[in-house]
Amino acid sequence: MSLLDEINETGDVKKIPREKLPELAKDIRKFLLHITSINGGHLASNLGAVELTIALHRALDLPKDKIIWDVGHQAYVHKILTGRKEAMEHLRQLDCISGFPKRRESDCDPFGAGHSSTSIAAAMGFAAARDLKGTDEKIVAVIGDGALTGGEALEALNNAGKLGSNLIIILNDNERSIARNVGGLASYLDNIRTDNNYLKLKTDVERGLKSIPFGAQIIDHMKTSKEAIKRFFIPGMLFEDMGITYLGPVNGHDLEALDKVITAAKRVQGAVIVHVITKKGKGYKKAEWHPARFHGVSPFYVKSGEVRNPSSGESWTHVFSEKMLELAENEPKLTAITAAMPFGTGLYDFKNKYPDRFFDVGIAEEYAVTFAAGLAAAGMIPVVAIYSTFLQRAYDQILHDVCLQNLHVVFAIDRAGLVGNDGETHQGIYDISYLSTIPGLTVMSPKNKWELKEMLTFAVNECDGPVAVRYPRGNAIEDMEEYNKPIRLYENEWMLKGNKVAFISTGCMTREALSVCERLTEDGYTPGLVNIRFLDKVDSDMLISLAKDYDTVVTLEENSFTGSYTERLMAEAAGRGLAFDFMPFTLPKKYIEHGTVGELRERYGIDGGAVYEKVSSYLKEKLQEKN
Ligand SMILES: Cc1ncc(C[n+]2csc(CCOP(=O)(O)OP(=O)(O)O)c2C)c(N)n1
Repeated sequence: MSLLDEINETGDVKKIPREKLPELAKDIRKFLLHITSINGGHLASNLGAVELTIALHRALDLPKDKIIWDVGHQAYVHKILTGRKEAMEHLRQLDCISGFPKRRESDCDPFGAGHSSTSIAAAMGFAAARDLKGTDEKIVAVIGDGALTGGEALEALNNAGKLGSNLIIILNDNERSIARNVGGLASYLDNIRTDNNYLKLKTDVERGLKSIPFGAQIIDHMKTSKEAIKRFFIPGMLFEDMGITYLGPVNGHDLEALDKVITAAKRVQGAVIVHVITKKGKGYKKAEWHPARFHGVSPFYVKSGEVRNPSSGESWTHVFSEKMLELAENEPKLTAITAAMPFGTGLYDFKNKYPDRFFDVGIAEEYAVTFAAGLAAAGMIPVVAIYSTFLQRAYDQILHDVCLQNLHVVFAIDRAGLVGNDGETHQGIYDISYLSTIPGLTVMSPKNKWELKEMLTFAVNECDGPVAVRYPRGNAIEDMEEYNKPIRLYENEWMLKGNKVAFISTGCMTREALSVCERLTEDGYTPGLVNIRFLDKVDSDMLISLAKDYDTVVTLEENSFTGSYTERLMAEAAGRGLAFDFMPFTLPKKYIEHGTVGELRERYGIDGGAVYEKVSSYLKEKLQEKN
């Protein structure tokens, strides 16, 4: 019998006797290991937030009170405590519970997330609305020290002091983003956290003063008078100076301390920040020792920590990683920038080999891009490696700071296309749309590993303006080598010449397209196939060739239809009066849910099998009509 059996509905955690809470925390950790080891997901952050979540749930009245999780990857315990324990067995699976907070999933999830640094701003919106409505719910934002490095969080803090509204900000400080946290704010928190001497001295002075007549009054006076002395007594003066009360630091695994500090925070008028110190991966030694490795996990064996189905192939990220080392060796101006993802983007080896040319800027995509623009304007060649979904943040910086000034910045866009189980907040299915609108930006996508390397070389060595290379998650495609031809600006690759039906594909969809073409060839057709290497311009020569020999054009693209290459191709053809029968296979203009990439391709009909079925029956019908 586990204590977790008693947790079935929101509020059940309040019924557990206080002395049994450590045991409940233990059971929850065991359950977290169980569900993530089966389904994959975010493990280390959740293990670190167990006591904090229990304490919040006991101190608050949900769903009336609101907890707004930043990023939302650490909200598993919150889900377990709000009636979703059973559902967590199928975490992140198609049509099952999401790995992030979702408004549609529970009335205890007041605000969805997936991208970082939004919680304080959203919570302030809730607080302002509450005040306007005259209600009295508590509003709590929970933000990590990593997410606090994001500009949006800092913009929100800048407004929090002046809002004059009651708002609790829990700063869950585990010293880490995914990798170790970076920057001045991280050092500031580090000082508060680690300055034992300071804390001891402060305690000693207070104790000493209390033991003398009028000592307590002296302490009070000191705390409210001279700024310098006040600073001595109150860590977190940075926040205090911004008009936000600071409480802490407290041990985030000590339920009693948490209870006390949250009770105190509830009484504070205005905005209050509660600085909670936690250990990422707490309770599972492997995750404590390797918090980055266990930040986001694929299904794994709890005992060994090993991945259940290790992939045998080389990932696109690894291909990029190796190529960067090679390019850097020959190009001293090459620099690399990541926004808090040195491992995920594959820049870790670059960091080790070229520490002076490597910049981890924290969760600060906008800054990363403008910083790159500055580097480029000053003669360096920056490569900004950011996932497709997170680069959405920096649209204006790409347009205004980089492209408008025609600066040679290379964007290495990982996780382009469907990403799978992280779901709608993380799909990289909009970048062709948002990048293609920007004048002067060259956008490329490789069909295979060889092409990714060539495109990176081309982007770094041959281009002199802004250029993006987008590539997907997962294993790099190794085959189709026989089709490789050198990269030339705005030349797309005719892989097959034929007649009647032509396939136009981009990036990793080229392999799907080729497999469909092979099946159609077996059926007696002679399909053409063009691999679109350059996505930002519709290729006029290609259109002329298509018009000469083909009447049906099938496009395959793992991007939302709106703004896709397909859409622009169709418009361009219509504009020229070319009447092709178009068969577009793209994703709908819709937020695409979580599931494996294979499941999602199948659901939206863009996998090779579905494309073949549709195209072959269309061609058969067309033939019959003619006869
Ligand atoms: C805009 C954006 N960039 C990058 C990420 C990827 N990401 C997810 S969690 C995370 C680290 C967050 O660190 P922290 O807030 O300290 O939470 P912890 O995991 O340490 O609890 C990062 C970089 C993201 N979700 N959103």
